[in-house]
Amino acid sequence: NKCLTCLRTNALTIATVAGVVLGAVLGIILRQTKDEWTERQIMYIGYVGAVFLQMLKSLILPLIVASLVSAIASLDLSLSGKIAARAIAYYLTTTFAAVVLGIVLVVTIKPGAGQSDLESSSSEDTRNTTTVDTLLDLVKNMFPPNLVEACIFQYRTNLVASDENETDIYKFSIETETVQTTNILGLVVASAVVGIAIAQLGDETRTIANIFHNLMALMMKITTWVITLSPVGIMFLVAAEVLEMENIGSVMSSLGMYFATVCIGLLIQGLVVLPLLYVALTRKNPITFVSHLGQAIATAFGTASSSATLPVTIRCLEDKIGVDRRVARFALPIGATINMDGTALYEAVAAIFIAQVRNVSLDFGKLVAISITATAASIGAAGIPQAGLVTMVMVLDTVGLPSEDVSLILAVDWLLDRFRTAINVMGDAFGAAIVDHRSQKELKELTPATPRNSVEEN
Ligand code: DAS
Repeated sequence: NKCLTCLRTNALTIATVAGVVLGAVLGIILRQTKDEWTERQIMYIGYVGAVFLQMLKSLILPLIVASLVSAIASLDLSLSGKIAARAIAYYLTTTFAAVVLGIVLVVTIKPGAGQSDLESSSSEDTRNTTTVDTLLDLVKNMFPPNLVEACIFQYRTNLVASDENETDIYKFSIETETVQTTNILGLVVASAVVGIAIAQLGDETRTIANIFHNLMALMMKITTWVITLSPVGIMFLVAAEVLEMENIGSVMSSLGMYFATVCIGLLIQGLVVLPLLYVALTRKNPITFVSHLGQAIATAFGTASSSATLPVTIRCLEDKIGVDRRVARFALPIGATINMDGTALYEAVAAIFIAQVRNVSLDFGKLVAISITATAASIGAAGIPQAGLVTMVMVLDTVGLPSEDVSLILAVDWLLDRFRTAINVMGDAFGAAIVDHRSQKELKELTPATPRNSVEEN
C-alpha cells in the first residue's frame, strides 16, 4: 500500500504528465486527419487550454503581491536581507554556470557549421564589429530595460500593466497587438518595498500584514482548484501547439543539431549541475526533490511560462518538499522573474549557432561578451512564452548579428521554450530549497509563530 499512497499523492502529477503526452498524441493524430488547419480551428482545439492558462495567469498578480509582502513582513529585515543575498548569489552563479555550459557545448558540437543553406530574413550584412564595438555594446546591453527599471524603482503610472507589443500566443493569434501585460518585475520590486515598510513599522501595521497573509491563504486555495484542471488544460495546450507547428521533419534536418545541443545543455544543467549543487549545500537527496517537483515541471512544460507556473511551484515547495513558507514566498516570485538558467543557456547557444551559420568568427573576447549579455538577457526576460527569443536580440547585437537572424531558429522555438522553462522552474525551486536550508538557523531563532503567522491557512 506504500505504492498506493505514492500513487495517490502523485496522482495529479501523473495525470498532468499524461496530459502532456496525450496532448502530443492528439495533436499528431489531428495533423494526420487534415492537411490544412486554420488559425480559428486551432484556436478552438486549444480553447480549453487557453482558458486554463488564463486562469493561471490571473493568479500571478495577486499571488506575487501577497506572497512577497506577507513573506517579507513576517521576517525581520536583517534576515530578509540575508535571504535575498543568498538567493541572488545562487541565481547569478547558476545562471552564469548555465551560460558557460552552453558555450562549451555549442563551440564543441558546432551545430551551425556548414549550414549556409539556412535562409534568414535578414538583408543587411553582418557588421564585422571590432572588440571595442563589442565592449561598447556590452556596456549598453548590460542593463536590459526592466532591470534598469527595477534598479531605479521606476514606478509606472499604472504599476500593474505595461503596454508592450507582444505576440499574444496564448490565444494562438499570430497578429501582434498591443496587449496589457503585467509588469512583473515592477510588481516584484513594489511588493518588496511595501513588505519592507510593513516589517519596519512592526505592530502599527499588524492589521495590514494580516490582510496580506489572508490574501495569500486565499490565493493558495484558488491555486489548488486551478491546479486540478492541469491535466485537461495542458493536454489541449500541447495539442494546439503540435497542430500549429511547421512540418517538424523539414525543420529538424537543418536545426536538429542545434535542438540537440540546447537539450543536452538543459539536461546537464537540470539533472547534473543543479542536483550536485543541491547535494553539496543541503546533503539531501535530489531525486526525491525532483520527484516532488513533477507537477511544477509538467505545468512549466505545458504552459511555457515560469510566471504562470509560479502558483504550482509554491504549492510543491511548501506542501510536498516542506520549504519554510516565508522563504518559498520570498524567493520563488523573485526567482521566477529574474532567475532563468534554461533561457540563459539557450540564448548563448542560439546566438553562437547563428554566428556559425553566418560564418562569423568569434574570438575569446566575444565569447566572454556573450556569456555576460546572455546572463543579463535572461534576467531581463519575463516569465512568459518565448520571452527568451525576444531578449536574445541583445546577445545577437553583441556579436554584430542582425536581430532578424532570430528567424533562423524560430521554427523549433515553441518546443525549446517548454524545455527551457522547465529548467528555469527547477532552478528557482532548487534555489528556494537551498536558501531555506542555509537559513534554517536564523529562521528558528525568529520569534515563534507570531499571531500574524497564525492566520496562515493550516
Ligand atoms: N518561457 C520563458 C519562461 O517562462 C522562458 C523563455 O522564453 O526563455 O521562463
